[in-house]
Amino acid sequence: MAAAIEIAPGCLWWSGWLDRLGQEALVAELRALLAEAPLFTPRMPKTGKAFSVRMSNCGPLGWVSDETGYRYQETHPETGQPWPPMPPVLREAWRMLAADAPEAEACLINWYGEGARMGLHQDRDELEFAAPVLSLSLGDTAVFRIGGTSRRDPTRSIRLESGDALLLSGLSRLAFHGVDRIVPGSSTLLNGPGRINLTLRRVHPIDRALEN
Ligand code: MD3
Ligand code: FE
Repeated sequence: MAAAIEIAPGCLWWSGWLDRLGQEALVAELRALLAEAPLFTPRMPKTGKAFSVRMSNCGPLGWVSDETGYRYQETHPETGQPWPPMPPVLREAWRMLAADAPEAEACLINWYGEGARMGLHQDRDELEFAAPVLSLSLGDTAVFRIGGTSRRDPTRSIRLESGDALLLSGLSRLAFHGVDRIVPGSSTLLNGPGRINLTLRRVHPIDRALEN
C-alpha cells in the first residue's frame, strides 16, 4: 500500500488509493445502491434551509438532518426503508486504513453537483470520537479545507481527487473542515460533472469488556 501523507496531526492522506478500475466498480455499486436509497436533500436544523449537497447512506445507520436536528437513524427519511448494506469493498477499505477500529456502522454518501459546497463544521453527532472517520472521493476534484479544533484555528487546503482516501483520527477527528468548491470537468469518472464523497463512521462506542 502506498504511503500516506500526514497533512494535519492525525489526518492521513492517501493520494490515488483506489485505481481507475476500482473507482469504476465502486461507482457501479453506488448507482445500484442509490436506486434503492435515493439521494435526499438534507435541511438545516430549525431554519429548514436546504443543503447544496445531496445525501444518502448505507450500512446499519445513516446520518440525516432536518428541522428537528442532526441524527443517525436506521431508515431512509423518505422511503422509510432500512439503509442498504455497505458494499464489501468499503468494509475492506475500513479494515485496511482504520485498522484496530471497531466496525464502521454508517457510510454517508455525499453528492456534490456543480456549485455545491459544505461550510466549515465539526462532525460530532457520533457517540464515539476515539474511532476515526474514513473518506473516499470519486469524480470531480474538491477543494477541501481543514483547520483545528477551534473555529479560529488556521486552516490548510488540499485538493481531494478521485480515488483519494483521507483518514481523520486523533486530533483531527474533531477538527473543523469543509469543502470550498468542486472543480468541474476535473475527472472523467462520472457521466458528467459532480463528485461523490463517502465517509465511513463508527457511531456507538464498543464495550471493550465484551470483546473476545
Ligand atoms: C475531518 N464531508 O460528510 S470528507 C462530512 O468532502 C464531510 O464531503 C466532506 O465533511 C466531503 O461530514 C469532507 C473529509 C472529512 C470527513 C470527515 C471528517 C474530513 C473530516 C471528520 C472530522 C474531521
Ligand atoms: Fe464533516
